[in-house]
Amino acid sequence: MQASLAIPEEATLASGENPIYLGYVGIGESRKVNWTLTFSVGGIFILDVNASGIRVDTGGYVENHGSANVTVVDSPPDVSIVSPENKTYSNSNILLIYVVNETTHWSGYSLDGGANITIMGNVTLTGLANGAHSIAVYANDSAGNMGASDTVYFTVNDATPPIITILSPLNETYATINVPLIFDADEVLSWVAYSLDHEANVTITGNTTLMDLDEGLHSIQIYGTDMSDNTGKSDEMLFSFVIRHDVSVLRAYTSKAACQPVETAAQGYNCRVFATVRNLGSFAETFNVTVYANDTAIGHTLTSLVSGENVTLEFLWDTGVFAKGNYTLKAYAWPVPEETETADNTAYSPRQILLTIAGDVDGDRDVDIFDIVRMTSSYATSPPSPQYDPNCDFDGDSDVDIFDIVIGAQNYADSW
Ligand SMILES: [Ca+2]
Ligand SMILES: [Ca+2]
Ligand SMILES: [Ca+2]
Ligand SMILES: [Ca+2]
Repeated sequence: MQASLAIPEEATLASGENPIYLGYVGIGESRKVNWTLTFSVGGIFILDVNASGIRVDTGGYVENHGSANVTVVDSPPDVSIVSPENKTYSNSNILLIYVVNETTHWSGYSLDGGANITIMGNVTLTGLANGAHSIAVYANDSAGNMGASDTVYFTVNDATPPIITILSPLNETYATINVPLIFDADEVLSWVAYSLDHEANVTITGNTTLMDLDEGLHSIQIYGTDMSDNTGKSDEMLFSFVIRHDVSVLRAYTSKAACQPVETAAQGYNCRVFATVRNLGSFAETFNVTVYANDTAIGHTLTSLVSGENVTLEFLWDTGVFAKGNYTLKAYAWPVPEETETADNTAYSPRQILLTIAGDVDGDRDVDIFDIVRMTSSYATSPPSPQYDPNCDFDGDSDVDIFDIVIGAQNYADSW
């Protein structure tokens, strides 16, 4: 006798033996056959079993079948919390680590019975007050079934001072009349202060600026108290302040900066180029900035900045007289009188840009169907739309519109 099973689309046979050959079955004898079915969704399924074989006495073919409805329940996710554990923690920052037995559509936690806070995975719980706490994690599967972990009870008795890190100033020489004081702490602080050159603490509410510094070497240290009255301090940072003239270029880039696989510009049209410049010196300065494509100047402007100020300048590169090929953009801030630090007056674009025929979006030197597909999916977009593809903005006016499509499509099937 042989038997076969009709398998629903959403189910898979785990035993892998389908059909199963039973061999000789005597008259009046019954046999039980087991399959293991795994369902990926819930619902009501019809299972149909066919048996067929040859009668030994007559040699005739016989066949029979039976069916049954099976209701499959899609159970909610099984959620369990690994951390925190049921114990006392000496730090107010506690890792929430949990595991779920299936793919989840949503997960969140409830701390001390409060409203659910959505999370994408394990997180650090910060700023927990001293005392008793409870936490539970919830997760939904794609069918909307919500599973809940057991509630974990734990206690915080924070005896750990905060870890404070100074991010600015660094161990460097500064010339700007205002030096940013920027710090980071690993937990919520109830009080913060800084001590400049070992003088009395100055209470602050957050990041601030240091002003009216004397020329020479300085030290800075930050003190902070957490919500449980533990006070910590940063390492002492040494830095110098000098009075001087100093301008710089921080960055040079094009409007295509994020494009893959390469930045492309359409020959014969404008491409937007940017330069971020900064006055690192102690005086207000007015200075010239020139942008080059390889070694050819493509734009020039005069800008004025006070001490510590920066600005991003925009240039239009008219590519009409440039040959097709790769270009590196360079921005140069012409030194101001008495400026000695000139190494930082030049910045280069991080990638080259390919000047190619209009319509070659992907920079493989042709206009083919792949370029047209990219134009189509970016059509009628402008920043900040994620569909806006700057490589498709052939005329460089910050949109992909019908003019761009016409410019690109007229070169269809061209290459170089
Ligand atoms: Ca602490
Ligand atoms: Ca400089
Ligand atoms: Ca192409
Ligand atoms: Ca455009």
